[in-house]
Amino acid sequence: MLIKKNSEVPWSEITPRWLYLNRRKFLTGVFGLTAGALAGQTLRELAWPTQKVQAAKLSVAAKSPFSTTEQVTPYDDVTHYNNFYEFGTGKEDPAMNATRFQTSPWSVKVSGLVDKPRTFSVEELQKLAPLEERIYRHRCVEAWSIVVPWIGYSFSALLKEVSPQPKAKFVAFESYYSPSQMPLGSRAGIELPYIEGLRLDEAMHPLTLLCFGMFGESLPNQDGAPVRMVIPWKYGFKSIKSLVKIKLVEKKPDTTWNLANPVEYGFYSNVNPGVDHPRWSQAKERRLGEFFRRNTLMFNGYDQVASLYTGMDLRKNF
Ligand SMILES: Nc1nc2c(c(=O)[nH]1)N[C@H]1C(S)=C(S)[C@@H](COP(=O)(O)O)O[C@H]1N2
Ligand SMILES: [Mo]
Repeated sequence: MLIKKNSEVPWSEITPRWLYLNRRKFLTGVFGLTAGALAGQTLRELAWPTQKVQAAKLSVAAKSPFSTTEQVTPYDDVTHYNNFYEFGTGKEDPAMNATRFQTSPWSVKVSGLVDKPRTFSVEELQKLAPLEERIYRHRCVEAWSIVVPWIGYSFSALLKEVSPQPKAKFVAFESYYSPSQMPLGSRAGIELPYIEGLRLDEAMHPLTLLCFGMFGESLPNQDGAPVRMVIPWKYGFKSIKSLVKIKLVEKKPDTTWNLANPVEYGFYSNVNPGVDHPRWSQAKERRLGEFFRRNTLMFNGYDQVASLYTGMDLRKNF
């Protein structure tokens, strides 16, 4: 995400992926040759000392028919090229700065226009429905993309548990925020806590995932531990991390990036190659680790959501 108005291109283009990857290979090589043997650590651990902190195995009941068969992006890329502004605005910042993030105990409060408001511990939440592995394409508004084997279940299972009232039309989400745990948050350039929202029918769509893990394990801190949303047909910033509050409401809720820059970031933010960002094209994307850019697909290829938007002008409702 970008805030500076004078910048003309997204971050992914400022630092091309191949440069970024080469720099990492270089780091791995240098550290590996010099200090590697000393500590008896692997090359990887030296280059990326933060990886695989606190990961716990998550057993998955089923593979999902929603999964893409496209090649999964390497774990190291998914966990070291992140947007999580609470832990810094650089792509490598969250992996470095979220290592000591306290994610236990953790609870999620569900309130608002529901018959059965409730605060769930994350352990309770995890048991509400069988966990599935869902391999989704994930497309950032900055025109890079990844393919991730998420673990979770359809968010609709949680909604059913709390019984939304007929007046409920939207779902508002809020991330955890603690200035002491997230000192860089004050310099993020966005208002925190991070907030997001969906229309109720979007939230009810089976593709909308309440997510607890990836790559067979609990979520790494930098990817939104211990629980986040994943909405695969929308730009990545809709997929709010480290969720603590869910509220069913009647009116369209405020959302962080729309508040920060309403001209550039709308409420819907459906992936749409035909509607450019004011400062760059959305027609193509760079899949992390790939050299050539690929075409971006309408709804990120999730055509099954198209009926949610019939009759809507997606240029106005960007
Ligand atoms: N709380 C919070 N959630 C967030 C963000 C953030 O800065 N804070 N960044 C968003 C953006 S812009 C993207 S692209 C995705 C990135 O998810 P990933 O790092 O797991 O790939 O998280 C989204 N969720
Ligand atoms: Mo993003």
